[in-house]
Amino acid sequence: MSPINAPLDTVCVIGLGYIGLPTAAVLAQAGKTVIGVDIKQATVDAINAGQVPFVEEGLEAVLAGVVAQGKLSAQLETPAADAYIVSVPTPFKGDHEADLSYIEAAARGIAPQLKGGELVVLESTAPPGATEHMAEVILEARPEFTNEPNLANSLYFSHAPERVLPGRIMIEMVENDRIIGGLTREAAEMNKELYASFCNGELLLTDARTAEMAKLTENAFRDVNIAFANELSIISERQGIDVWELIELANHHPRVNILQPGPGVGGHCIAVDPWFIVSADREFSNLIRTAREVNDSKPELVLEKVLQKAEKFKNPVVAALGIAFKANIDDLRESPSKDIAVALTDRLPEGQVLVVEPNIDELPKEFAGRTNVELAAPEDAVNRADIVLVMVDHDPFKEFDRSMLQEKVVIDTKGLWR
Ligand code: SAJ
Repeated sequence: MSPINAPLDTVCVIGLGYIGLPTAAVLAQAGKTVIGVDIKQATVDAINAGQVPFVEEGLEAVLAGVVAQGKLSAQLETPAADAYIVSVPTPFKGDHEADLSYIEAAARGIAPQLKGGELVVLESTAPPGATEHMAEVILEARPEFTNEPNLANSLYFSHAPERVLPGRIMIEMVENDRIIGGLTREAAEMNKELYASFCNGELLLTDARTAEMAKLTENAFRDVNIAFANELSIISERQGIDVWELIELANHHPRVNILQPGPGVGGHCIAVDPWFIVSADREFSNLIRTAREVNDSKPELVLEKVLQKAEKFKNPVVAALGIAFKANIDDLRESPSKDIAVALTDRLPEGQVLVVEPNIDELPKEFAGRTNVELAAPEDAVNRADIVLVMVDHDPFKEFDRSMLQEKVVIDTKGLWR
């Protein structure tokens, strides 16, 4: 039997975060025996108790079911398996370069378990060449194996970048089309067979470098388009033009579809991934780099505008509406609106910042030790505020009684109340 026809019954998912855990859960739901691996004991314990250590709609029900059936378990050590899925972080190091050390550590954990014929899939977003690098780490540790297909000592390496939207992960994990890039065609085919067990979308095969670049391209495309909207918002303000009306009008053109400006771009993907393209080719990635710079400049401009408006108040009170990185989620990591609220507490020592964030119960650690900030209810905050700063378009804010805004200075970075 050729390895490509070998059943991939046991799957090990390394890294049980926002992507790895839902992937492990849907694979287990599809009938695979899944062993999840994570370096955090608390994560392992939570999963073995059927609990999700973060908020994601629909995940806990599936997880509890597959754990109870014995189809999914979690542990600290990498076990032997037919297939491995590496889903670990790729943070920055140096000048916006990708730090591949978590991928390397996962590869070193897999290497001793290999017997030949296994598939190793990289899911983590990474720059071109990362899948090759992961394979090199494994083949260096186990030189008796080869990347050449169809031999007794073959290993199969592939890249299947995730493209699910936080908040819709359980739907998009199953429905989205997937790009699958193998170091060999056989590896891509094997990866396709595994993912076909849970994914109803199209499974599009290519080589690993193209798959790596495709993932970065999708997020860079969105970043460049958001930068266009943000740049328009900066120019429009200087020209005395309402940018929201401008975009709405321009979008009536059948071939124009401008995105929405805001206080900056947050999250762990769109504000990060385009830099991996820039670091791969610094000479020719001018548009992509400039888009990143435009989006990164937005929080400071918002901050300056608030400070300028605050000058006329002795003890300015600012209601900061929303500190999540986007609407209707509780995720505060890499959030420009949170950074703006923290900076306001520093820059307005005589003032007060009333944070309104309906999706959290306590302020995050960045506000620790600051006495001029509190988490407040929307009406209370707006009542007490001199300046009302809208930074996230959470649904509850849309219903707000606008008669309360008379006499207030309103800075609406999301065009929520126009
Ligand atoms: N944003 C704007 N204006 C817009 C749209 C978004 O300012 O018109 C801001 C948001 O407020 C937020 C940031 O951009 O701060 C990113 O939000 P998002 O909803 O565009 O994307 P993410 O980061 O939640 O998820 C993205 C998705 N990628 C694309 O849409 C191309 C998702 O499909 C990816 O799987 C995810 O990145 C990822 O993990 O890479």
